[in-house]
Amino acid sequence: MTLRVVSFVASFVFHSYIFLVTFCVLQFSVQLPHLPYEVLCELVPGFKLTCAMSFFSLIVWVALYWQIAPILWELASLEGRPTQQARQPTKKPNPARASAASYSGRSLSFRRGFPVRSLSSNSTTHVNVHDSTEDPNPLFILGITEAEGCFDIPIMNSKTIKTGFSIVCRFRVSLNHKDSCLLYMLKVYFKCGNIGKVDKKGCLTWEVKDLKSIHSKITPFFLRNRVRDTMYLDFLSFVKGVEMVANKQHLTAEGVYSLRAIAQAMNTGRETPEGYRPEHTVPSSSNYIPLDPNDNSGFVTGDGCFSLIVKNDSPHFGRAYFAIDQATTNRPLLESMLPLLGLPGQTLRPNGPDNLRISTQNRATIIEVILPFFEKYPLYGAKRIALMKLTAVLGLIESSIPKDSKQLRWTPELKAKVKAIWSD
Ligand SMILES: [Ca+2]
Repeated sequence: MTLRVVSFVASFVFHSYIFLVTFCVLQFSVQLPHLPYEVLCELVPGFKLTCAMSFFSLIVWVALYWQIAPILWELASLEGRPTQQARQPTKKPNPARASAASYSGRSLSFRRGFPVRSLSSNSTTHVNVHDSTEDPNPLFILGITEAEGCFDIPIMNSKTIKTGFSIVCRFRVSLNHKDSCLLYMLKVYFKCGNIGKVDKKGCLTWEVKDLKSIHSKITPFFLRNRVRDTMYLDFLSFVKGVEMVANKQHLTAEGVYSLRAIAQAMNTGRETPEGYRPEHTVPSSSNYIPLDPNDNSGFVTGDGCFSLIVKNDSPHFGRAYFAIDQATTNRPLLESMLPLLGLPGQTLRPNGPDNLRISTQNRATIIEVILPFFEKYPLYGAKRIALMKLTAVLGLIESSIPKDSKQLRWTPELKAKVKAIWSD
């Protein structure tokens, strides 16, 4: 935001300067300085027009700049200039401190090259928030879609279309604005779609609505990489809708009627049969596709949660927590995740009437199972930063336990260190 304001002010000053120079040159060109504007307009041919044009171009430029600049910066960052921070070698030998020191800024936009201490293998690895030099794994993209994506067919009233309705097939992914880098990653990966503005809930949406991109990029991708559970039914309805729109059936009254029926029975309007599982997710089926760990990472990037208790007076200060929350309709997907994450003995816990939860707050499980999993199948964006902070905190806790007692004693200094890492 600061960069945006600074460059905006700089650009404004620059354009005002150009405007003034034009004004002065015109004055000196008739060798009659300090004349009133009305007199200049009469003396200098085209003076009024020149002033109006300069002012208009300034206004247009300011408007465009305010809209386009953030996109250009973020795209430029996606091209991958290593930041000052990434170029600096890590000086501190303590693994927890090294990890903690590697993220000193609050913005997570495209900082790259974090040294992260592996608690499991006792080695330091180099991980990236997002490396634009290589495409993300398609199954990671599948996982994000399963967590935060949506296929739908919005139908709007229209006065210009003969049937009275405008119908589009839309694919979108909504994420917290802190994860805007992931939406740009999707935009760059699919080479289509638009990212809107941050909404009231602080979310940003990348959406694809043009039929050509949907037909040539989106549906083929999800035919190759199939979503699971009830979302698969929504995808099948979506494909049917796309075919109808491609065949121009949406321009006939019968087509509108059929598409409306399809659209209303999708997503929240769907009545899913109890225990529904698509064939490709049933282990005994010949078409079975096992859940991929990268799919799991994509899903956790969207719907996972890493947290830490940092309330000074809490008896559980320093307790780490990992959870995935999901609607009960996605029970099979959560069940497939448990063994993949290395938590085969765990059961799904109800979280309210319509949600289920995978969770663990056991420090040893998080250190020995969860962290190594996401080290192998990396997360991106805000969840990655949270995971790295948790890694640093757990490293600090482990190194603070006296060897003889095995019991951690929380000193005010240690609490302050943990809070500093977590709130960074
Ligand atoms: Ca979700």
